[in-house]
Amino acid sequence: MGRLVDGKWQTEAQFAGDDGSFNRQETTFRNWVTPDGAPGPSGEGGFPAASGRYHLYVSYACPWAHRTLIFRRLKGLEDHIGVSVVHPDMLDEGWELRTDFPGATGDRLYGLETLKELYLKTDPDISTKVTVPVLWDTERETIVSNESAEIIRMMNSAWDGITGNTDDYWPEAMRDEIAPVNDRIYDTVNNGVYKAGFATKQSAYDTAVGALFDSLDWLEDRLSTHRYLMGDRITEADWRLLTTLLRFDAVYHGHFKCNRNKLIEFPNLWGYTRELYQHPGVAETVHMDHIVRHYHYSHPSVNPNRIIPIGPEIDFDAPHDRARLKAA
Ligand SMILES: N[C@@H](CCC(=O)N[C@@H](CS)C(=O)NCC(=O)O)C(=O)O
Repeated sequence: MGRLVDGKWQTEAQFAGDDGSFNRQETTFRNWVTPDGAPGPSGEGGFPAASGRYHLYVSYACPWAHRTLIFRRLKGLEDHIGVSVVHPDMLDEGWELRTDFPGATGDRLYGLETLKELYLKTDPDISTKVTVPVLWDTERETIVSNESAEIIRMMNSAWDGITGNTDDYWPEAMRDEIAPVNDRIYDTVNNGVYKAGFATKQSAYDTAVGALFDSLDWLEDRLSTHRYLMGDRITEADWRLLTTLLRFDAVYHGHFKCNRNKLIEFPNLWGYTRELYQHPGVAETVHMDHIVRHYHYSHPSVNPNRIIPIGPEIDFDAPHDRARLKAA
């Protein structure tokens, strides 16, 4: 764990601030790929959609990176955007592009050994966290974006003219309704599990874990009448939630102490998770071996002896009964 400061790598011992609470850093690169290269909502222009020009650096373990892999698959972008997969162990050098773990591809573009070298390629004096996912432009040799919420919105539509895939997970007419649902889920669930897991004071843990399970209770109730978060149509809100739910019982319940309940104890959330997992193409984006290894091996303040637990076995392929809510 570390960060680049003026181009120099500095390691950090712990994840929480003085009040014992975990604060996720602001994202550094916020440009957008657009159909014609016009600027997006933030950053600068000059990143037109193209086949083969952009490359994703991901970790299979990371829930934020996982969103981008799901969108790449759902939007038919696999032949147009290449991927390099980091090693699951995130140690003193940060994310590494080693290949000694099944599925870790190494750097398919430049043969770099660590992800921080890619960030340094954009600017040798950069100050930034070194996070995945990264959407890289092979032409300008710079990072377009390292903000997953924005990368999935680019993927949702920017390449449609190239792929012919117009499936829309962020429909214009629903954006105002989706925003508050995303906000609550981001703060208390996606990031909430990290706030609970990295807390170094009881009060910070209590606050985070309380808000997390309040939100899971709210979601359980909502999904008793809604097949998907926004009703009868799958939206980005569902894919954003899914990547946390898939990791819940294997890592957040134990490693991050989110153990008031397991996911499998919430009938609607669990059925919903299975349905989305079984959606064509999604299962292939899920790599439990990277997930279990990464979390238990990479957080010395949480699991200093790096013992990898035995279970649990989770049957995401078990039948679900979500179709009963079709007309909700
Ligand atoms: N806002 C970013 C967050 C990404 C993020 O925090 N990724 C984690 C992995 S799950 C990471 O790379 N952490 C490395 C670090 O913090 O040094 C996004 O959603 O894309």
